[in-house]
Amino acid sequence: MAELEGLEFGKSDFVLLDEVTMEQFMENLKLRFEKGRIYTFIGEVVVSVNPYKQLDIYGKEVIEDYRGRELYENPPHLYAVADAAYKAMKRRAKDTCIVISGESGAGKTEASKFIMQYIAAITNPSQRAEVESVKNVLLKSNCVLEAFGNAKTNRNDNSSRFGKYMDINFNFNGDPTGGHINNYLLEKSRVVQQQEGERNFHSYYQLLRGGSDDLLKSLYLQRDPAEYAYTSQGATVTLASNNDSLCHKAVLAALKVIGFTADEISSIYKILGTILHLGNLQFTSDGEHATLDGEDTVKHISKLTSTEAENARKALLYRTVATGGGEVIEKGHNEQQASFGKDAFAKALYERLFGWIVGRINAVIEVKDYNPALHGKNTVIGVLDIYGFEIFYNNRSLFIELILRQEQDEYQREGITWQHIEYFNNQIIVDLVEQSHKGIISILDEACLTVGKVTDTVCLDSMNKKLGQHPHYTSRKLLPPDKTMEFNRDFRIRHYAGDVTYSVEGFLDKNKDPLFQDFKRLMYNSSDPVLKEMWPDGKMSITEVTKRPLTAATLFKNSIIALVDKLACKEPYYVRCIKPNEVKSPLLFDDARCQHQVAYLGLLENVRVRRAGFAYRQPYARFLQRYKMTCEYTWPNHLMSTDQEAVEAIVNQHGFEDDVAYGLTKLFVRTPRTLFTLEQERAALIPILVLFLQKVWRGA
Ligand code: AOV
Ligand code: MG
Repeated sequence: MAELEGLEFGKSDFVLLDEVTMEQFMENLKLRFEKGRIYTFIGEVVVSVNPYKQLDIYGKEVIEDYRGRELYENPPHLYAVADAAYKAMKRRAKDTCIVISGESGAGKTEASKFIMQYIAAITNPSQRAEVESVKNVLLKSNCVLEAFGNAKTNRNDNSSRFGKYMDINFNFNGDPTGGHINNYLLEKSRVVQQQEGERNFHSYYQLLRGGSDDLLKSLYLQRDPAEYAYTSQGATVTLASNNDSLCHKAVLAALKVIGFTADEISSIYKILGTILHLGNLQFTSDGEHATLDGEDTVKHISKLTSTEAENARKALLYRTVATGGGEVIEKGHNEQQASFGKDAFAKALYERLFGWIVGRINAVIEVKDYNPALHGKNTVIGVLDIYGFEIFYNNRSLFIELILRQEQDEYQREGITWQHIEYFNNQIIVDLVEQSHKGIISILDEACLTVGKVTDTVCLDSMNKKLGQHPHYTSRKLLPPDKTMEFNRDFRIRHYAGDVTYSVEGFLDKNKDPLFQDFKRLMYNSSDPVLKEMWPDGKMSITEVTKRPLTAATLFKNSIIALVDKLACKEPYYVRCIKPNEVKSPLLFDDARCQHQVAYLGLLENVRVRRAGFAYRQPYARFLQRYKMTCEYTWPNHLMSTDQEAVEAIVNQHGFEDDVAYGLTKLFVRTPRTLFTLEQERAALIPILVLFLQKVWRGA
């Protein structure tokens, strides 16, 4: 078993702080980071600080140390949470989930991978082939999802540009039988536009730098990303941490392992190629209408999409519209519309490709032929890598709420009196954003329905009018509070954690789906079955589609509601990630930046909630087994009628009466100090016992 840490590494649980103040919290966090202890508990929550260097704490031996152990028996680690979630699932047949949050670059995705590796390592001891293959696909899917969903940003060289929630299903043995991935809000604008210093999604650079000569030739592509508008606006660099060419091979191998066919893989690359060619299309104008420069590019596009060149050309230059009288006419684009349309097409191609890949992986790992009568209850561990989740929800309030609910449930089950804790109710903000007719999303939706006339400014005016009285809403137009907001553009929501300023600039465009039906029809009529499958809505005629689809904000809101429902019925475990500095340095702990995150993540409240109640619980039998050696009445065996009485004897002998409560099946311990004392005594006794036993064996 791993050694418990000495005090020189600070307190391994924030619950142990002498006082719950920001100063003490930060002091402990910093000390531990500087000593290379990146993980610290708050009860069952793990706080993690990105080390920005490889640490030797994820090996096989470490996994063995954590396997099947209780939380405080080892130093804080992701593995401890993963094991707790796994144990709860296995022992109590509970669905659990691990929620990982923190800002960009804080280490969420890395944490989610370590957790999955841990679960893979501790399951299927008998190496059954079908379980191994499920595990393999689950692990390999990360590599594919990162290639298509991650990109270099200025904050993180491998930033996830989509939200990921992955369910892993287990049979009654506790072995993985399958899984399901939900993806949220892929940042599709990156496909056509990147900021200075940022790249498009990794997949493009991997293809260009790692694809074989034959492959590139078949896609009519040059090797250099600088040749393409869509891959060269920000940065084209190869990343030190992410060798594009090697990654291409790894992704290709992963696709094959997962079960993508050669034709499917070829279609994926054709779509990437199509997008790169689209980006290089130039339109000019004959005065009124757009015309195309570079017929060759159009030919390449039509080849790669298996469509007629003439149809592709038409979709790029015209749109079909239904007139008021029910007549269908073709209308030529002007230069701006054509260019706008092609970008929308490129974004949609990529978004659908990504969605299709996720769906294809899901089809492989979906649990098939599971018969609960035969195989026992099928349980789930969900892992949420939370990008995007924080856009609409200030999820920290949700986090505190869920933790409180979980505590309350457990206390009630065990018959322990619950002491009510006041906490902030986030409902008022959720309403501000979501309420029908007068929430921000509704106002946006409404504005989008009146296309043409509504500008961002008009939209802001409408929000000001409807929300001006709301205590958590303001904008500079209503009340100039300071110079950090712009007059025509910005509004501010007063979240619990602090004020957040949002800009309406581009809000409307982002919220609309401006993809012309002509592109959808073009794709639906492709003779490439994969492409056709991605565009079922291309079947509709223009008169059918005039009814407006749901806007992006509404769709996102709906998917988040579904996600919250999914999480709410599971027992949650949390990893809270902190980014120590802005420069990816393993040495620098930027106090102000870290303190901001601690406040934003609500970690102090978390410590308070935990301290207000009982920080640790343990089934009586388990407690007894572990600590019976520390009490004369229980060692080696006790003569009491129940385990609970024996546990009482241990508690009384140590004088811990005031620190515990007795539940129906579990002992509740208020402060971890009690457990640490018992652990230390136990550790001191073990060598003596070993000596004693050796003597007994030798017959001395
Ligand atoms: P994120 O998922 O939280 O950001 P990542 O998990 O991608 O952040 O971490 C960013 C980088 O920090 C990684 O690429 C590693 O270089 C480093 N890193 C993080 N955790 C560890 C660790 N435990 N050990 C070593 N290095 C680590 V974002 O997806 O941008 O929100 O959107
Ligand atoms: Mg990430």
